[in-house]
Amino acid sequence: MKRIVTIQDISCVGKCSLTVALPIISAMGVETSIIPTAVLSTHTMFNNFTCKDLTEEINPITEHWKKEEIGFDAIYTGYLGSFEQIDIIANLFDDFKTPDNIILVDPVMADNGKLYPAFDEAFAKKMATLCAKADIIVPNITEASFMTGMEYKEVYDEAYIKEMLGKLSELGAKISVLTGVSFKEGTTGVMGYDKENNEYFYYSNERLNASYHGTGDIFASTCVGALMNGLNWKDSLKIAADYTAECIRLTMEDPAKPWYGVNFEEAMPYLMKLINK
Ligand code: PXL
Repeated sequence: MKRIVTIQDISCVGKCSLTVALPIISAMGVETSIIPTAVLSTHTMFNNFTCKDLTEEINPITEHWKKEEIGFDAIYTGYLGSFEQIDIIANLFDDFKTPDNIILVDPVMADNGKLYPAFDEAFAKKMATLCAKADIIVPNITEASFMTGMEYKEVYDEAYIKEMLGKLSELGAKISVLTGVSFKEGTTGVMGYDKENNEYFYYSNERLNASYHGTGDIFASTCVGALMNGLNWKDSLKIAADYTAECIRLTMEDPAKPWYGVNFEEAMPYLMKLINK
């Protein structure tokens, strides 16, 4: 069985970060180890959330793992809390990278043209240095605009997205993916660029008229799970996009839906079909 480690916060309530990565990647038949970077009462879209930083635990955890000779088939990072955490995780990449494993960085920090409350532009530039060490990065257009310095646009064409993918790939990752890309009204999707093979891939679904928190984490987690199931990057993006869309569809149908996340649990049987489990 493949084993990955995912490094992000625990938002105790909020259907994001580790509380979605763990169930999704595990359900895809992949052992899911974690490093919790902080414990929050909820994600940061709630008011008055509590937060306990766990940065000082990261090195002792990885030192123990090194002694135990524990390795990983993938390393996946999501929401991170500080410059110091990024430095520590960059070193962790150096220690745990092998010729065969995959590093996926989801530079979670912004959406809809704005940074999340905890972050500023300097943090986005710092996150770009972590993206430089990844094999695959999966920012949304807002995150990519902060990391590349390109203007954020809500109305754009394919040339803008391709230029952004070009600038992202200059950061260093082999495969750069932009999420939330739409070229036609009523659709939304993802576009990826494999710089070694100079190859683009676009995949879209019907755009559902709702926007929910946590969908980026669901997308990234599903990508990691699909890659660990032996799918290539393009099929992995497709499965992740389809599952995320189904999560949103089921959530829209649910009159009792929570405001803070999606019904990803209900869409799990669909995900199992997608990966033939
Ligand atoms: O879903 C991304 C995410 C993860 N973790 C925390 C967040 C957010 C988004 O707001 O606040 C703590």
